Amino acid sequence: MSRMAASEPGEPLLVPAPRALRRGPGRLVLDTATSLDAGPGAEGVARWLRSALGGATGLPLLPAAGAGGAGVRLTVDDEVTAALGPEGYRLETTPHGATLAGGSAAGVFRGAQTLRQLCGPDAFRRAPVAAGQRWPVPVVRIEDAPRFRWRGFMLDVARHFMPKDGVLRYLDLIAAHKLNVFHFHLTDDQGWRIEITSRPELTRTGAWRPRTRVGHRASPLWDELGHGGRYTQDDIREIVAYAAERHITVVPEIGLPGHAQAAIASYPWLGNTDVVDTAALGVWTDWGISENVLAPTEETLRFYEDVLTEVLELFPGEYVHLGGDECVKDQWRASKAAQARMAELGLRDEEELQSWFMRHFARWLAERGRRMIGWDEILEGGLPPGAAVTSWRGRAGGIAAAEAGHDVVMCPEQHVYLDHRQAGGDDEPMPIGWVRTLRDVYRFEPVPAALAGTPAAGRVIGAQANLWSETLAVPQRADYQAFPRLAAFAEVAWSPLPAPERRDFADFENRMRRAHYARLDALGVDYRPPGGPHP
Ligand code: TNX
Repeated sequence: MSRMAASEPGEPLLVPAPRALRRGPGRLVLDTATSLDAGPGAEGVARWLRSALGGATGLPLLPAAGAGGAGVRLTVDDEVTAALGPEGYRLETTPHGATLAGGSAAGVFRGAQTLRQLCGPDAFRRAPVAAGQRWPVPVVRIEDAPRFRWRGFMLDVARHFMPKDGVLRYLDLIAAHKLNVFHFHLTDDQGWRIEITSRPELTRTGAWRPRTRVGHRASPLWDELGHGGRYTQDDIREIVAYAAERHITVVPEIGLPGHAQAAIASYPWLGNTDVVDTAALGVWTDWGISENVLAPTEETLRFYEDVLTEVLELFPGEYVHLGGDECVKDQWRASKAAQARMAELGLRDEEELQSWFMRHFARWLAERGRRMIGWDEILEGGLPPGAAVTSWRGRAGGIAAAEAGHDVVMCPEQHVYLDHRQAGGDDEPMPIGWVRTLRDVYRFEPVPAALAGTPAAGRVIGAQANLWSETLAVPQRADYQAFPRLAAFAEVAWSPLPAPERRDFADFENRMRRAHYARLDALGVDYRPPGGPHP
């Protein structure tokens, strides 16, 4: 993790590893005379690069006019699109300059992240730390493209709120790892985080929970002042725009019909009022799965249509995540009103009722040109047509959905649940769940052998790592859980790795130790140090 000498370019120890890399003799030196130019379509990436690299290096990186030094040139190139797809890129550095051609602006952006890694760890700072104005870069020829088109990171801001600046920072961190989907878990039993102007109680009431003792298995936490927070619609617009500049799509999650206690606490008539006193509920202060579930009324449907109408205005992406997981059905069984409603709708059991909710909103979204995605429980009672699945209880749900012709994002808790502890031992500060080591994440294979070679394999559109926040009461906890494992996940989702048993974990660790931890240091990431919490 030592600082690179100012005059020697580092080895190109890239994370995630590129598809192909050739090292050449010599080096390129970026200095005050270095120009930066962009062809049509690449101007936005040039702005980003000028600000990211300019901040770290203090170099002006202006367009070429009159500049005599080496030049960096960014272009969007149809030939690259044809050969490597929209997110692919070719990056060539010579002693005279760098050319970066992407299959689209997104490809140029992914390549710009590679160029930044080639500049050494201090290129990840926000202001220069050294007086040196010369930034050596190795001479390389790189051809690169992602393995999957959905490379996701899910952040749960419902259990513990993450203030807006922290979210923007996470967008930078995932962009640095070439991820392109930010799954924003905005609602749950313990909090509703997105302002909905037509339903103001959702954040007036639903965004706050009282001071209470909350516990999770062996790890009791005390929220001393109560807990809460919400994003205004302008905050959301800012987050979505910031993500778009980084070629990241934000997928909002509005969970239903379970995991909805914060909504029911805000508007008690959303709940099963004949079996629970929903007016006395409050936002949930415990972890686990609340029994409180939405009542299957027309009013509930209209309410969520109103919510989703505002959500669609804020999030332009194709997918909207509607949860669907861990829906406890006891209240529906006990409620006369729910049973009468089931009879009226001709539904045989509560699973069909859950599916009725999901189908309604899948159709509603489809009519508006969007697609529903949900957790693999939406398979129960029948998958809505066109719906995509995030498969979290292992890969079985994902396999079944892919075989039925649905798009699937694999995020099995056995490999990529970043809230789970990353080692055994008493001093690991996050005792939730099971041990998922860095190596476990590196050995995650999104396409199960059962699908390999079948057309259904193509239905696995990608992979995602999920960071649930029951134990993440302070932002440093999020960093500790997410890193370094998110770097291993990024390589799984981006790089063309062989089958898990043939993956070269030692090579990955080598790149981490010799380069990537230093980049994370420069970014101010409070990762779990190699070797444990007390290195
Ligand atoms: C399961 S994954 C959940 C979350 C919890 C998580 C804790 C999923 C769809 N549901 O509600 O936060 O486990 O690891």
